[in-house]
Amino acid sequence: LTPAHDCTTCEATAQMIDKARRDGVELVFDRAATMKACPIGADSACCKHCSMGPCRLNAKDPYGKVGVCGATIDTIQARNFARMVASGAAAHTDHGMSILHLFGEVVKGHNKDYEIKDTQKLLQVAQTLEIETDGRAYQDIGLDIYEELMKTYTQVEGEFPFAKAVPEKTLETWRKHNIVPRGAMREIMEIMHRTHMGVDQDYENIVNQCSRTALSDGWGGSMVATEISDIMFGTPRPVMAEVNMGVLKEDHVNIIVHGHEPNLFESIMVSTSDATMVEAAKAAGAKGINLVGMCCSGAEMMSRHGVPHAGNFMSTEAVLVTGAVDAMAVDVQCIKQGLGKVADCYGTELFTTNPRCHIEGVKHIEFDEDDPMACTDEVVIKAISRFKNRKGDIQIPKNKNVGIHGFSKEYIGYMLGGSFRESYVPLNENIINGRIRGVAGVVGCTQPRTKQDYMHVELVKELIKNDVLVLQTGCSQIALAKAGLLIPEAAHLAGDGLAEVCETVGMPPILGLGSCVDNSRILTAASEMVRTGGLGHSIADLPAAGAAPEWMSEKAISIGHYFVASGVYTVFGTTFPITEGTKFHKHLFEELEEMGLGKWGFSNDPIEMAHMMIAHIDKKREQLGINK
Ligand code: NFS
Ligand code: SF4
Repeated sequence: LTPAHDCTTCEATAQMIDKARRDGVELVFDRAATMKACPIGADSACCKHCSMGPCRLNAKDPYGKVGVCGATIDTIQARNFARMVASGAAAHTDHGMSILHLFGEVVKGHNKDYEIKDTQKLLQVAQTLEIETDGRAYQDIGLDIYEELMKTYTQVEGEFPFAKAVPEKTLETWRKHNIVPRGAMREIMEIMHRTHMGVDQDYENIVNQCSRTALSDGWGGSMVATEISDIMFGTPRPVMAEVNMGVLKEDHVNIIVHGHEPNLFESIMVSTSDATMVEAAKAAGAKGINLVGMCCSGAEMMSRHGVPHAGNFMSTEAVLVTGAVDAMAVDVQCIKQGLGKVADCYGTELFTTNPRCHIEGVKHIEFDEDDPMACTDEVVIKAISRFKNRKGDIQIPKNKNVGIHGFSKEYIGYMLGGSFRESYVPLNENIINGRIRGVAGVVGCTQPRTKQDYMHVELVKELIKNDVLVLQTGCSQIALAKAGLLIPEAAHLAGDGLAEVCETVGMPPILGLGSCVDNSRILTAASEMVRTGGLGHSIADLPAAGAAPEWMSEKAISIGHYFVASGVYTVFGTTFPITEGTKFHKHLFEELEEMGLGKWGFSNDPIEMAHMMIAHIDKKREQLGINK
């Protein structure tokens, strides 16, 4: 077995790995060690799209062989990649569609449990979509927004609604290559068709449809999820929040919500603060109820409300090993099936809540938006009775860090531009004068094939040291929060220029924007930078880059590709599903940039990764004539 401290840099998780091993409980880290990755699959050199195969090509001699149907290595890799994009995009767009559906019920007056909370955001979204706002009731504006944004999913011809949010020149490039999304459902359907046996067998043409589909995620499904969640639950503003397993409290009923959709979490917040529930918890001998998040909905609730966060994707099983988690409620995405067994071992009540995500052997309490408390109250009641009957030893790691979260495209504008009117002028000026060298998005998962959090933390430290302002989301943001770096004082690790800006404004050099769907905030911030002027005319002109150093999910591939298609150089680490030296590789890693889009990059070393991104930023500065 790999020593715990080689599995992770997270001290709390390492402690729990050791405890699990003592307790005879297997976690994801140990399963990864016994499950060697298939080398052919890792290079994406196999195809099982029909029963004449599965066909395996040789990554060492990629053009030495073709599949039974004659498919080349480039076709096979492009099709595999396309299906990852389709699945990742489907996850984000289905999430966005659920939130939009709920919004529709609210503005139609059918659902009274949720409301329009942020009217300013409502007006702003209406404006982007060119919906009339003058003298109209919020409800009516909301109804128009709902109907317009539904096209993000259902439209079959024409340009999708948020094309209106895209900088002119970026949109022109998309039009030129015919990759402006129509509607997400159509794009995903078309990818599945085109990657069927015997359809699209030209990797460049397949990658075009990848771009179109990924864009329908980033500027479509994900953006809808973020914007509508902001309208219903409030646009985040900076808030202090505690992160890591030390947020669990031995003398409280501990409830963890882990997943991706904010509606479940918003409701359980109401349930856990209900006076009768708190009384019941006290009657059971607890001091109170402690609600904690994990993964992306956790990151979202932390950003909006300062709800404590227990850790990222690699820690979801490990946290149960504390024995202190009385209930865990999950909804969709990144929910390991392995949670079931670990929860059983430690007596945690584990519940699935979403009709899309059941787990064999795990109790399902369906969350119904029309009666949200029915589900969340039951979870709380089950947690209280588990608290009363806690057995076995409880061991909570003491690790806990306080940081600032909850930045948004809007808040970045207020923070730098003054509190009355959002303005990106000061940000652009500081980039032009060189105090800030450029902007990087560092996002994505953690995973067991690399030391948890290590690459995120080292990469981000190297970037800020070189005056690159870092924007974060998802599990990556949690990694840096656990490292204690989401604080203004982290400016002392930044280069002189960036440190000066941070100290003047009182902001951290690393800004946490929330969950993975909130990567759309990076797109809207980038668009604002382009519109503000002085930094070129398209997103591809910006001195910016992106990274997901420990990615694992298909969603990450969709995100990576929508950043690339939007014009951003995007570097992944740990592994990349591709055979090097192929035409497909060259297309993703070089030719897309020549088409006016961004491009992919790969590195397994965080310092090298940082310098690849910095070199790109410098190249863009050079082209803009601001590299002095
Ligand atoms: Ni993003 Fe969030 Fe985390 Fe990766 Fe999973 S929780 S949507 S996919 S693992 S960052
Ligand atoms: Fe093999 Fe072609 Fe069938 Fe794929 S589609 S399994 S390459 S025969």
